[in-house]
Amino acid sequence: MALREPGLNSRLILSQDGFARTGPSDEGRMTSFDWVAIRYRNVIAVLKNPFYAGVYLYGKSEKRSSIVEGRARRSYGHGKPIGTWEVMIKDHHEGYIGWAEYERNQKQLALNNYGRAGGAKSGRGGRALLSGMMTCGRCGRRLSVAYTGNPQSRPVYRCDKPNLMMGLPRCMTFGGPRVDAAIARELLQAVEPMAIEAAFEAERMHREQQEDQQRIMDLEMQQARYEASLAERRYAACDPDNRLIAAQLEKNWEAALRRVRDLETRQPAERPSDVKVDPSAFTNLADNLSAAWNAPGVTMRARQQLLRTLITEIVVDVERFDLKPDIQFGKRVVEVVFDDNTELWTVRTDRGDVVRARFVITAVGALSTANMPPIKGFSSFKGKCYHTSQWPHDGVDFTAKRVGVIGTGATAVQTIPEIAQQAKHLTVFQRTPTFCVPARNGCVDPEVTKARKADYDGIRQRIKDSFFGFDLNFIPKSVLETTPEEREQEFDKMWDTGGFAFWLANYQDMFFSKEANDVIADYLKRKIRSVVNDPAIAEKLTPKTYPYGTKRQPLDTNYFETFNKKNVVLVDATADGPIEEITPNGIRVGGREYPLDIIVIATGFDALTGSLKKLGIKGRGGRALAQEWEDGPQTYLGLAIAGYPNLFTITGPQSPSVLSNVPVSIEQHVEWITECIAHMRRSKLATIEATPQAQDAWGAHVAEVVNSTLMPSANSWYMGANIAGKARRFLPYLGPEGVGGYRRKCAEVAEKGYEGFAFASQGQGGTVHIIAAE
Ligand code: NA7
Repeated sequence: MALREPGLNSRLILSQDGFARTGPSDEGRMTSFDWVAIRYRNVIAVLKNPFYAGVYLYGKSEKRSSIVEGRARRSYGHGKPIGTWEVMIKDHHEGYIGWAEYERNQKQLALNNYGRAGGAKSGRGGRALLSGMMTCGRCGRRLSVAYTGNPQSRPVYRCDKPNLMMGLPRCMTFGGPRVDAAIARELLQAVEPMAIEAAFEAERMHREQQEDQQRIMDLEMQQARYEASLAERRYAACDPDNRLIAAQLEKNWEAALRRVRDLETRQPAERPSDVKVDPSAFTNLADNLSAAWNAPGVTMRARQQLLRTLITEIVVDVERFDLKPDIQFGKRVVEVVFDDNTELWTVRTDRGDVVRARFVITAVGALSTANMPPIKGFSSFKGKCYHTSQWPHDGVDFTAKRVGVIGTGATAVQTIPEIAQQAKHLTVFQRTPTFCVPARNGCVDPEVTKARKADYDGIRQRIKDSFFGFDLNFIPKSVLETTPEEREQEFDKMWDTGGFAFWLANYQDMFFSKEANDVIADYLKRKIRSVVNDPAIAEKLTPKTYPYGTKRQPLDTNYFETFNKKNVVLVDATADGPIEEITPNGIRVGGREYPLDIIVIATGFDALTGSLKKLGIKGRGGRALAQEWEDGPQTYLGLAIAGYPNLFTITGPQSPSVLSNVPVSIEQHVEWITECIAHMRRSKLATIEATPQAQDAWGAHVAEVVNSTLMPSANSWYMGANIAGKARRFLPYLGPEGVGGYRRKCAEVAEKGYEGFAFASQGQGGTVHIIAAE
């Protein structure tokens, strides 16, 4: 993206200082003009019109003479080559642009204008911010815009050339909204430092224009008063007996007075010099550029115009990150098998593709295999069923519907208040009540944004070294050492802030001491009772069977308040009985059927191991991972598995994964794996494999650390307890020094020559990936 040099535009705008609309204010006598504020279309008119531009030319065509049948014959209108045209104003006024610049403008305007040379406007007018501004980095053609979706409103940018001319795939096609937003962000950032200056310049120009206008009006007024007094004197000097002349002079005098009056009424109430400019308003404008850009009244057209004023062109280069050829979409991996002879993995998909690779890196997500509760009768239900993890992209309309939600975990807590607002009736089927802390979603205080932006590097470093991957730290104190007033104040502070602070930045013994945990849990239980009107319902909603924080913290917006609504009913597994069956018309609990039109299944995931087991991974000697992990996952660092060479698991079980800010952990794994593979290439190593000893030691360490906490006492998905038949094992890693300590441990392993791993040097398979389709 190249910002246009300020020269062209500023000069054009300044040269418009004295631009007068040719509609005269004096009925065609052309002695005075209405002065108008400069507008975008004025600029465009100047750019497009050689007369205004000062290069108006004549002699574009010529007459020719020829002899026809012995007589001279003249013919007219023969076009002459451009270079031979006569320029009318040879010595340009300094405000005018030259011929070369005029031509450049024409070219740029044509290019900018909706992406077609020649300037044809796109049929739809266009909601694409960058239409006509981007060229393909590969073939140089201007990208076109297509609109997709229903209604057709989502812009897609694409390069059509190879497609149109050779029947080849397009150079590139990519969705518009994200690119538009990214460019707008860059643009605002780029102009931010100039915003105050630009605003002052605009104000100065406006003031000068006003002063000019005032000067003209003062002159007009002087002239009118002079003419009025002249007319008066002429009338006074006239012989009253000469009635005809006297009547005419009187008329003239009246007309002159009328003109004075008219001019007096046209005088602005305030003189330009009276208008005060508050510099802080301009500073504010610079700070709020993005707010101005996003203001509701700003049309896409206005944004496009601003962008085109500031940016010459954007060349799109997708080559660098063009991953498309390397990604196969819409395919499910069904088998990943290691071949001991070739030391290569063979990956098969449900479409019959076969890919061979030296390394396999799983990035299947820790929470991606939906947990369908084993409740009988789902298939008999006549209404609609939706699992929260497979939500329809265009939403679900709950209006006038009777809705049932199964589950009260983190997802349900956010879903329930939303559904309750729309549905006719909502029944919540709760198996275990939950502790909630307010999410406090909303606009971020601009001061906070500013401070964060100024501290990006600091924040990144702190979260890397932190306990949970957030910029949060425990209070280095036991809650039991505090006075009730002191801790209540701390709790209030965290509660008011919302988010994960209450969970991850509470007193340091919260996860270790049941007594300490009870004190903290008590605060949250009191909150439930203070919000829920009916004490019996509050009682059902209050967790009693597990310590606070040992299940994932749900963040809510009006979750408990929702149970005060008349259209919401809570069915609790302990008080009312567990779900017995899904019937054709609803859900039966304790022998009673709750009639429903829609069932929302918010029962979570087969966490951490579910998706890995489904890949059909077979390691050395055909050993199957799903079987080996029946009693729980066994890994080294949550990154690799003994017996499965060259297989890496991003955010795999026994790594901090879901017990951290997951992107931070993903990044750490990706960096570690990348460096490990680079090391193997450099050292010509064919395989890396965790040793069984290192794996056992890591498993023992993971268990030892977590057993010193309260985490195992909850029936949580961290423990695999939400899935019937799943081994009860703590699945992520809760290290004594958090994600920072884990990062250091991984780095140390690498520094010590990949301690705990065994390498084999180059085998028969070579070191190059083999990707083949059978
Ligand atoms: P969760 O947190 O696993 O919650 C699932 C809920 O569904 C929870 O209340 C479960 O009760 C309930 N559940 C699960 N199985 C059943 C059956 N068979 N019958 C009745 N109720 C059942 O999943 P979420 O989707 O809310 O959150 C998952 C994570 O995604 C979340 O923690 C974030 O990290 C993102 P239970 O508590 O097990 O008694």
